[in-house]
Amino acid sequence: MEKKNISLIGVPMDLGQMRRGVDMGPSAIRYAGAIERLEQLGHKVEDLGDIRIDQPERVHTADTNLRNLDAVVKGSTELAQKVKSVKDKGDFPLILGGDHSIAIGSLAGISQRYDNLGVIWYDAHGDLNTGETSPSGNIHGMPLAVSLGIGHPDLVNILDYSPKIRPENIVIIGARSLDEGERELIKDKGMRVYTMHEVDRMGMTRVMEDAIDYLKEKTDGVHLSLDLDGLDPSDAPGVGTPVIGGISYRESHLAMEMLAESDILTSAEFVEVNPILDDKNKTARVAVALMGSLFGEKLL
Ligand code: 6HN
Ligand code: MN
Ligand code: MN
Ligand code: MN
Repeated sequence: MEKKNISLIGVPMDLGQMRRGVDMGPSAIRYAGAIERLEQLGHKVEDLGDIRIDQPERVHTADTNLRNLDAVVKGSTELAQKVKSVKDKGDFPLILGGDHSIAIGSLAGISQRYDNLGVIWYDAHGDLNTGETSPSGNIHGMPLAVSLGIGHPDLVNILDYSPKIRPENIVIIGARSLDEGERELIKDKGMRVYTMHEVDRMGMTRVMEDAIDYLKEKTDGVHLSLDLDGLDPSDAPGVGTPVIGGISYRESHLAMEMLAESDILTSAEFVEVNPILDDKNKTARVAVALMGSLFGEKLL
């Protein structure tokens, strides 16, 4: 893989859900050695520090059931601008979460540079809810819908354009918990989803070959949005919404290696690492190990 100029952006966002601690994700991932790992592989890494995130709102905006809407919009906008400036320089944005609502800002900033951005959504969940379909009101369950232009106008219109991505350019991997409205949206829009059934049945090798071939042909750039809860909780316990029966560490490792070989990625984010719920920073260390594979690490 060619050596990259990687710009690291931390997003200590915990307003897209209700569990404390996920705002410490970026620190935990840095502490687990992310920068050193990438530099050892010969990449140039610039740490741009953290985006400023407001305190939780005590009162929700009156016209919506979306928790902390205004503060999420503000943080997402700031992130989108920062990501866009990294892209304008031609560098590779590597974004550390924070809860998955940050993908709203990441995709807003990245997608402006592409006519046809592809997205790999590695997650136990679809994150395709809207205010109407959400069982929780938590915005971290909505970023993929928002990026499709579906959801609250304040979220959908960040950086004043919408939609950010097309449904046929999305590949979801690892899904095993979908809400009713999310299932309908997937069927309606014809999104490509490799649920755990397909991962079991086809094996990760075929899933990734398929996904990479598909995106390579259709898109002019690919963003990886990796929610650590895509992995099984036995391998990644430090997440706010764990779901048993997930992708193993080994399978994830392989998936990252195959992405590295294909060299199709143009940006990436690692989200939902919550050190308070973790076991001795294991989940952050898993995230860093996966980053190593994603950026070209090999044993021999
Ligand atoms: N995540 N589907 C559930 C909800 O509340 O909308 C869970 C979402 C989890 C979101 O893990 O990024
Ligand atoms: Mn906080
Ligand atoms: Mn997610
Ligand atoms: Mn998830």
